[in-house]
Amino acid sequence: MSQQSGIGQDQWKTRLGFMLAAMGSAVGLGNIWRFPYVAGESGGATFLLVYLAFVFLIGVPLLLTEFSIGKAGKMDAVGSFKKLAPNTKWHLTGIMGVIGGILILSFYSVVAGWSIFYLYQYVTGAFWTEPDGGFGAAFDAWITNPLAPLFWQALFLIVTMVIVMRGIGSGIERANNILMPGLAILMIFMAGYGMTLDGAGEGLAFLFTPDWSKLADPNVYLMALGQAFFSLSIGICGMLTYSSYLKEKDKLPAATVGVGLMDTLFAVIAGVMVFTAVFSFGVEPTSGPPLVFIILPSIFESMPAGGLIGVVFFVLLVMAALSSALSLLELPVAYIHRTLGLTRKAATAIAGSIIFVFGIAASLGFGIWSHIQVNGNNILDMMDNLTANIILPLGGLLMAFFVGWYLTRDKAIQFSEIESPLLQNIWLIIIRFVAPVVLLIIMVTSLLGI
Ligand code: ILE
Repeated sequence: MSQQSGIGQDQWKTRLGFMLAAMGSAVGLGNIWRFPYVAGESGGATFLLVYLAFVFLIGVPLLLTEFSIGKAGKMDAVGSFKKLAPNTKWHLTGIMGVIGGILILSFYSVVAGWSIFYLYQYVTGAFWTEPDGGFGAAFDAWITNPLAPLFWQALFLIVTMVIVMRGIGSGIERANNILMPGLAILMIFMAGYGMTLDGAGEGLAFLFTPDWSKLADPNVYLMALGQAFFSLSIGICGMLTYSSYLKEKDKLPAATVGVGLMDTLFAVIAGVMVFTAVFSFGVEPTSGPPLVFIILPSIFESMPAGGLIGVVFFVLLVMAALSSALSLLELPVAYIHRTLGLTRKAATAIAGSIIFVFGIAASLGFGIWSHIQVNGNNILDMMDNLTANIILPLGGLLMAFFVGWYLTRDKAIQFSEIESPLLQNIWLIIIRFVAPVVLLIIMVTSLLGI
C-alpha cells in the first residue's frame, strides 16, 4: 500500500528501532519522576499492584488498539481516523490527542529543563555540597525564578526539535538507539547501587509488601490508572503516530507486549533506585513532585561519591525525558505538516514554539503566577491532572470504542494482527467491555470527587 501522508514516506528502518522508540516514548519522567512520588503518596506496594493490574489488563490491550489505528491509517493522529472513518467525527479523538500532546510537552519540558539545570549543577560540582539554606530552599529559589528556568526549558525543547527535524529513521530512531540502551545501563547501575545502601530493605518492603487495607481507597485506583496511561503514553495518539511509520511486515502484538513489559520494568527499577535511597536515609516517601529534586540531592550529598551519583542520576533523567519528548513533539508535527502542507522543519518549528509558549505559563506558575490556582493546583499541576486523569483515559476510551464497536469485528482483528483466536477474543472482550467499564467508573468517580 502506498503511503498517503507526505511525512509518512519516512519509516522506521527496523522493527527494533520502532520498539526502542516506542519504549523511549513510554519510559520517561513518568517512570522516574512521577511514578515514585505517586506510588509514595498512594500506598507504595498496594499502588504498585493496582498499577500492574491496570497496565496488563487494560493498558497493553489499549496500546495495541492505538497501534492498530496508526498502522492501518498510516497517517498522523487526525488523518488516520479520517481515513478509517471518513465523514464521521472520530477524528476529534486525534485532535484531542494533538492538544493533549502539546499540553503534556509544555509542562514536561519545564521539568526536563529543571533536570538539565540540575545536571549542570552536578557537572560543575555546585550541588556536591548542600547549598546555603539546604536543597529545599535551593529548589524553591530555582523554580520561582522567572527567567532562568525558561532558558533550560528552551534548551531542552531545541534539542528535541533538532532531532525531530531530522525525521523518523535518521532522527528519532537513531536517537533512541543510543538513548534507550544507555538509559537501561545507567538505571540498573543506580538500582544496584541503591540496594547496597544500609536500610535499603525497608525501601524494597515499601515497594513490594502491600497493605491490603489501602485497596479500599478509591484514589489509589484513579492514580494508578492515570499513571498507567501516562507511563504507557496511551490515549494521546503519540503511539498511534509512531505506529503509522511501520512497515507492513512489522507485526504489532509482540512489539506491544514488549513495550508494556519494558515500561513496567523501568518503573520498578526506578522505584527500587529511589525508594532504597529514600528509606536508607530515613526520608518520608510521600514528599510529592519535589522528591527527585530535593530529597534525592540531599541523599546524594551524604553518600560516598554522591556527586558522581548525582551526575549519573540527572543524565539518566534527561535521557528519559528526551526519548519521551520526541514522541510528544512528533505527534503535532505530523499533524501540522500534513494539514498546513509545510516541510517537517517548518512544522517542527511551529509546534515547538507553541509548546514553549504554553510551557512559559507552566513555569511561571511556580513563581510570579503562583496565585493562579484551582483547588491548590498550580498551572503545571492543572496541565498534569487534566492530561493524565482526563485526556489520556478519555482518549483511550474513545479508541477502545472506535476499534471495538465502530470498526467491524473482522477489521478490528485484522488491524490488531493478533493470530490466536483465543487471544483475539480476550482482546476484544477487554476493549469492548472491560476497559470502557473500568475507565468510565474511574473517570466518573474522579469527576464527582467521590
Ligand atoms: N510516557 C511518558 C512518560 O512516562 C510520557 C508521558 C510520554 C505522556 O514520561
